[in-house]
Amino acid sequence: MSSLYEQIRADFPILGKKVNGHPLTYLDSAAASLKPLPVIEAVERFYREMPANVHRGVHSLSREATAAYEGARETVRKFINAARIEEIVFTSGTTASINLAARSWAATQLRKGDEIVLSHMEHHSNIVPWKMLCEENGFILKIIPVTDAGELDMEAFHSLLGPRTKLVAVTQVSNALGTINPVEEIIAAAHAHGALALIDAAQSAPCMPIDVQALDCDFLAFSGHKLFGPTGIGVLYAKAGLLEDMPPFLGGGDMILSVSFEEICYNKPPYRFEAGTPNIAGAVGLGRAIDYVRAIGFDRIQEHEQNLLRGATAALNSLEGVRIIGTAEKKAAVISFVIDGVHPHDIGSIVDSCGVAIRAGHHCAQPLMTRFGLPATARAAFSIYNSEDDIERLAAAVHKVREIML
Ligand code: C6P
Repeated sequence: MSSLYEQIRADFPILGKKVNGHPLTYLDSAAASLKPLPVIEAVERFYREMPANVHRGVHSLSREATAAYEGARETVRKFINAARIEEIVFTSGTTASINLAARSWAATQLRKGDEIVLSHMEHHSNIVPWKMLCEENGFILKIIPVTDAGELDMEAFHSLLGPRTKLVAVTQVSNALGTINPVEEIIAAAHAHGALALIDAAQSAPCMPIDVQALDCDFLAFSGHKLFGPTGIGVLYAKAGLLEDMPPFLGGGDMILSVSFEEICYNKPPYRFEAGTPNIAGAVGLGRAIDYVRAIGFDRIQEHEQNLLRGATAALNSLEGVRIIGTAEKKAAVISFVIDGVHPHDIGSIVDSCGVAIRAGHHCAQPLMTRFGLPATARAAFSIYNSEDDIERLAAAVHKVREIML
């Protein structure tokens, strides 16, 4: 395990940085992962060698850029085992992907009184777009409750499904609790009721293999920047048949076949949903990030991160006054915690003074915080470049918080 850490650590130049006089201990990978050299170099190479637009020019540079962009799409297709390249829409991130599904599919397919099932642990990106649609169109939200351990109440989930259920949209891994949800069961149950299933894979894509055909999900969304790739690039996977029938969400260049003032003929998917100049460098960087992850392999990634999860859970549990929020049986390496009598922002600031980067806040999951009766938590999220040393530094920094604040 430690050899994996050492090899990988060398790929992340930022880890050489000192923060407040301490070596950087980066435990905020659920917000944004660090970037390895191969990704940084792929983005730089794009701008250095082929900084042209795609799908437009007949000149060589544009053809090279187009090949790199479409090559990245194929890399994404393989990564999630989509059947067809047309099923991969590049977006600016998970948020944009979910909004696209909401505006282009749900807004046009659902009728007043139809129901959308979400869970109580969703990120705002998988709540707000649906809530907006409900307010505009009279759709109804149904919410899967979360248990005290931070797991979905599956009995309650099944009882929420009915003849008006048209969509179930849930996260595969909770960004605030780390819970890994049984999405296979959720997707199958949605289909059994004639509903579609959308999976928010923002947190799962970096830490577990995803096979959209095996899952049989209808939509799946993720972001590049949590997957060791650039910011501003993400993916919406949708089954080809769905995309064929979906109208465009944004209008502009590249999403049309012909335009006149009388009539517009739209392009086929995925281009119909990629209006304007896309984030070409971002897509190229994401493709390289996926190659990087695949070269390490999810077996090794999961073993490493699960060891870190166990070690960090034990270390935090051994500190007096520290309470972990989210104790699901199946968790990714994300640990939310509170210290009684200390605001999470103070925890975040004091550990930062020790060079330890964690996130403190509501994690864009305010309904979940309310469910646990908390305004916020501190969150340590581990990734492939973390080690047992980082757990020790976190524990020492949290100990210091107690010394200063209590
Ligand atoms: N969560 C976190 O610190 P974007 O911002 O579009 O790349 O991803 C949104 C998003 C959607 N779903 C889940 C489960 C997420 O975790 C996130 C992003 C970050 O937890 C930033 S709030």
